[in-house]
Parts: sequence; C-alpha cells; structure tokens
Amino acid sequence: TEAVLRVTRHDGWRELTLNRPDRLNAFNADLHRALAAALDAAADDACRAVLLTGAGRGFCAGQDLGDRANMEGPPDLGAAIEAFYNPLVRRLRALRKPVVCAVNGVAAGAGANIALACDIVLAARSARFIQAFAKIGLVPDSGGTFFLPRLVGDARARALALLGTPVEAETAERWGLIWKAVDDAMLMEEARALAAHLATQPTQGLALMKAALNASPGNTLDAQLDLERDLQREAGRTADYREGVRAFMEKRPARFIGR
Ligand code: T3D
Repeated sequence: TEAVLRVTRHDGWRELTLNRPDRLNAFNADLHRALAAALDAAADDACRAVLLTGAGRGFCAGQDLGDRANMEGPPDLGAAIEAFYNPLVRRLRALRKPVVCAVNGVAAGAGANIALACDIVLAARSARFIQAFAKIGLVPDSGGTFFLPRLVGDARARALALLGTPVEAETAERWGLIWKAVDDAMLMEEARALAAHLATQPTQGLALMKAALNASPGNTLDAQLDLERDLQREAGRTADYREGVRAFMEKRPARFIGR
C-alpha cells in the first residue's frame, strides 16, 4: 500500500505530501502519526525548510469523517484534538525552520487551519478555504479561532466560522489570509523554488524570527521589544550573521550555512 505521507528529500529541504487523494487527504490516525514523525525528523540540521502540500485535487479535507461515522455514544473529540491536531499545530509553529504550504486544492476544516499554521502559504487559484466545522456542529480547531481573527480581522473571521462560506484563493490573498494565489500550473514550481530559496538562507535567523512572530500576538509592545533584544543577541552570534555582513561589505552574495 502507498504511504499516507510522501516525504521527498531535496537539497537542504523536504517536501511532505499528504497522500490520501481519494479522501481529499483527510486526516486519519496513520496520517497524523506519519506527519508528526516527518516534522520531528525535519528538525535535522540538514533540513533547512519544509514544503507541505497534498496529492491529487485537494489539499486536505480535515478529519476523516469516515472514522467518526459509527459512533455508539457521544465521542470525546477533545481527546483527538489533544492527541493529534494540537500537537500538529504546535509542531508546525515550533519547528525552527520555515514551513511553506502549497495549497493545491480545497482546504477544509482542520485542513484549512493547518495550512494557516504554516509560515508562508501559497494557494492554487482554484483552491478554496472552508471552515467546514459549522456544517457538522463543530468548532474551528487546529488554531482556527486564533489564526483567523488575526489574519483577516474579527468581522470576517466570525462570518467565515459561523457560515462555513468558502474563500477562493484570490480573495484569501486579498484579505491577507494567505501570502499568494498562484496559477494552478505554476503552484508547485513556485512553492518548490520558495522552499529551495529559504533552504539557502540564514536558518537560525529565520528560526528566531519565527519565534518572535509566534510570541507577538500574546505580548505587549514592551515584552515584544525585550524579546527582540534577546533574539537579536542570539542572531548576532551566528556564523551566518557574520557572513551576511562580510558579504555585504565585499559586495558579493552571501553563502549561508544555517548556523
Ligand atoms: O473528529 C475529530 O477528531 C475532531 C476534529 C475535527 C477536525 C475537522 O477537520 S472537522 C471537519 C471535517 N471536514 C469536513 O467537514 C469537510 C468534509 N468535506 C467536504 O465538505 C467536501 O468534501 C469538500 C468541500 C472538502 C470538497 O467537496 P468536493 O465536492 O470537491 O468533493 P467531495 O465529492 O465532497 O469529496 C471527494 C471524496 O472525498 C468523497 O468521497 P467519494 O464520494 O468519492 O467516495 C468524499 O466523501 C471524500 N471526503 C471529502 N472530505 C472527507 C471525505 N471523506 C472523509 N472525510 C472527509 N473529511
């Protein structure tokens, strides 16, 4: 049987492809376990960027509802969130390297919010983002109620959550939900070029940047200024910072090593 997650190693970065195309890459426990293992493995210094995408015509349809179809009593969905979805979002945010998401098709439910948890989101023009939870009586999870209002503002976040209205990629770009909508035929080329570029950049600096941005929503300006001071202290001690300054002074491109 084909793996539910395809891991492709490129020079300095890895491509992770959700691979249950006949279910629009909906999550079952196997896919969760495989993705968790791949993200943990991506902590390796040899990997300096990650690209997450989906096989087939969808990106991810969230939880596989087939696994929830024959319930005897009321299920404890909190247990699934605790075991799988929350750790996934935490892994994506905590990974000390950029995660690019190429949303190749529909992203629904947790599938939409997992895309939003990534650092840079590109989407095919034909892709849609759907907070599908309203249609089955659930609450946006996987950070949806955290990311949505911060990305698009409270008014849009509320309507998207309460109505489950699909958002086209171009609208998503215009609203600031994602970085960029890309022609379908160009999506993977552009996403791979972006991941490959990030893999040549000052990885420690990017990791510290990510930490600062992760902390920002919960911080006061004073706390964030203190954090920037501490992270800049750390960034200033990296070999890549010294190389960046040297390359600038010598008017040549920098050669970053990720340390
Ligand atoms: O339970 C917990 O652990 C709590 C955590 C919950 C997290 C969540 O994500 S809850 C939200 C779950 N997701 C959804 O509610 C979305 C369900 N899917 C859809 O609404 C639609 O499929 C889409 C809008 C995403 C796409 O529509 P469309 O018309 O392009 O495709 P389709 O025909 O509906 O789907 C294609 C196939 O994929 C189809 O199977 P078939 O008929 O060809 O055999 C469909 O059943 C299957 N599929 C799509 N989404 C799921 C799925 N199968 C299982 N689970 C899915 N989520």
